[in-house]
Formats: sequence, structure tokens, C-alpha cells
Amino acid sequence: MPPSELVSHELDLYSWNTPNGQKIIIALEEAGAKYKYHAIDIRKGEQNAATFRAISPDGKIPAIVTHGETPVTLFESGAILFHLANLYPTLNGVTPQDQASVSAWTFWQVGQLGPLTGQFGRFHSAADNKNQAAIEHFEQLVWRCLTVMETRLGESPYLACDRLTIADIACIPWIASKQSYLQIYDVPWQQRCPAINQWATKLCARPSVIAALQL
Ligand SMILES: N[C@@H](CCC(=O)N[C@@H](CS)C(=O)NCC(=O)O)C(=O)O
Repeated sequence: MPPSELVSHELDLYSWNTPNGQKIIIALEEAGAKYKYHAIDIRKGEQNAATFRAISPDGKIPAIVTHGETPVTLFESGAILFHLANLYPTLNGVTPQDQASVSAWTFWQVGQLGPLTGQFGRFHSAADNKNQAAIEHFEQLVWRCLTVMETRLGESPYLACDRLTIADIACIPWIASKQSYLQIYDVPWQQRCPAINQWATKLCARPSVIAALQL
């Protein structure tokens, strides 16, 4: 019997309530996928269990296992988003140009917005021995990212094209989630970035984003 007949859901999601985890929930909810959520409590070190590392070798959430004729195991949020966009094309752009734009903006999130905001938070949260130069360096880079997004969203309703795609889904938790370092360290993006604010307000009204961000 193929796995698809053994399970009532299409995939298993192993995740936690951080921006990288929230992205995948938004994508799955937008796609209307049937999935089972497995909480991996990264505060307790559950990401280091051998069973989880067999799915996610770097010991990081999120990771998925899909069921069906050709089951797939996958880690890295960007790779998961592209896999989902292939399974559920409504998450992608339609034209070759739009799909190229979706790739560019999704890679931009995983290579720029996410890591730079993460490092900004990392240096801010150091309990003692705060490195002021590093905090300022990463704060500047976060503002650089916000300026890039602000310019783009001033000319386009969504990041990649004229509809919601995995590019927006990748970015929204890093901007609007209460777990985002922008909120945790009071970065005033709402006041200074009106186009991002308008985009975020629109996205945060979607049931998929509400479901992911309330976790
Ligand atoms: N590049 C990875 C980063 C994932 C990541 O950093 N996950 C964090 C939570 S947001 C994590 O699992 N941290 C646990 C650890 O590093 O031990 C992705 O995009 O999926």
C-alpha cells in the first residue's frame, strides 16, 4: 500500500513558532494542503534529536516529509517553499518573468532579509558583553533591506509580481510576526516604510497569515 493510502494528510511539517517556521504554515494554508504539524521545541533542544536530524541534517526547523507516490523529505525553508510552489502552482507566478521574479525575491529573503535580521537580533540579545559596533552594523543592513522592500512595494502590489506568491510568504513573518526581531527590538518600520506597512496590513488580514502568526 503506498504511503498516501496510509495517511490522511499530504505532508508532515516539523516546525516551531519562528519566522522561518511560520512561512511554511502560510504557504500550506494558502494552498489548502492537508498537513500534520509536529512541534519541535528548539528551546528544549528537540532539533538535535537523532530522529529530527534524520530529516533536517543541520538540526534546524522547518522540515517536511511529503506522502504520495514519491515521498519527499526536505529541509531549508526556501527549498520547501519552492517544492510547495511546484506542488501548488497558485503559490508561484504565472509567466516566466514572474516566476523568475519569485525566485529572485525568495532567494533575497533567505539570503538577505532573514540572516541579516537574525544577526541583528543575535547581537542585540547578547546578555552581557554587548558588541555595539556589530549591533549598529546589522541595524544598518536591516534598514538597507527595508529600503529595498519599500522601493519595490512602492511600485508593485506584491514583491514578485501582481499576486501573492512564496516571495511574499517568505518575507511577511520576518516583517510582521511578533517573533520577528523587528518587533522584539522596536524597529519603527511601520512609521518609516508606508509601502511595506500597506503590504503587511493586507497580508496580515489573510486567514493563512493569521493562523501562522498566532502560533
Ligand atoms: N536557513 C534555514 C534557517 C532555519 C533556522 O535558522 N531555524 C531556526 C529557527 S528560526 C532553528 O531551527 N534554530 C535552532 C538551532 O539553530 O539550533 C532555513 O531557512 O530554513
